[in-house]
Amino acid sequence: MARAPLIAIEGLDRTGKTTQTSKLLSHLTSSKVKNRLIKFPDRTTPIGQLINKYLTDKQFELSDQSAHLLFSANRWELYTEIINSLTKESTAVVLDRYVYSGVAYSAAKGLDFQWCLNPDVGMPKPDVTIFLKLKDSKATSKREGYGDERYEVVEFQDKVRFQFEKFENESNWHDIYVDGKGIEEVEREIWSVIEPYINGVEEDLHKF
Ligand code: DGP
Ligand code: NA
Ligand code: NA
Repeated sequence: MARAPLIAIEGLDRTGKTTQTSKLLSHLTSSKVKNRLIKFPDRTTPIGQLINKYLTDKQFELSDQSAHLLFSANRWELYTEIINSLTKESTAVVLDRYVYSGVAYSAAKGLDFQWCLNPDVGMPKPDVTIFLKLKDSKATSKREGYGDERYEVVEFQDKVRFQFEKFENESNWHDIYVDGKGIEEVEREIWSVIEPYINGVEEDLHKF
């Protein structure tokens, strides 16, 4: 039986993920596809509140490993909701960041890549992942508010990008360059990738 698709939008900080995610939700709604957004980290849960403090308060220290496990735990908090949406509720789930961010940001600090993936093993794998990509990571640092949060440092973002690129050979992965493009052009490119999935996917859920 067909189920609804799991769609992830990934990218470095301030590449327009949140804008493009909301555009994508509108396209799904106009196409009469039931849909919901889940944004990671979900800062509203108890674990999410701790993550928010970690991201916004540079005096609040956690070891890299424990921060990593909190981000993963935050995804597991939503596990049942994601599965139920896709299956029982036939609702497409759009993820604004997911496991790929989880691995890339922590591996960029020097933690072992496979160690970083391990706590998310068992989470559902997206049917399709859009990676909003920059040719020049300095371009985004000019955006308003850049640098407000812990990871918004150009040198660190370059390391994160290097880790994200390790996923580029995944079969569900689609790079979309955003440099020099308008919001609408990127929006159209995303929709052309997503549209083939909107009427549901036949397969069982894949897991990490
Ligand atoms: P956002 O709310 O999308 O701007 O994400 C907040 C910041 O947290 C951003 O710099 C990316 C980072 N981030 C998101 N997910 C994870 C994760 O699972 N692990 C780590 N270490 N960082 C993450
Ligand atoms: Na951010
Ligand atoms: Na964002």
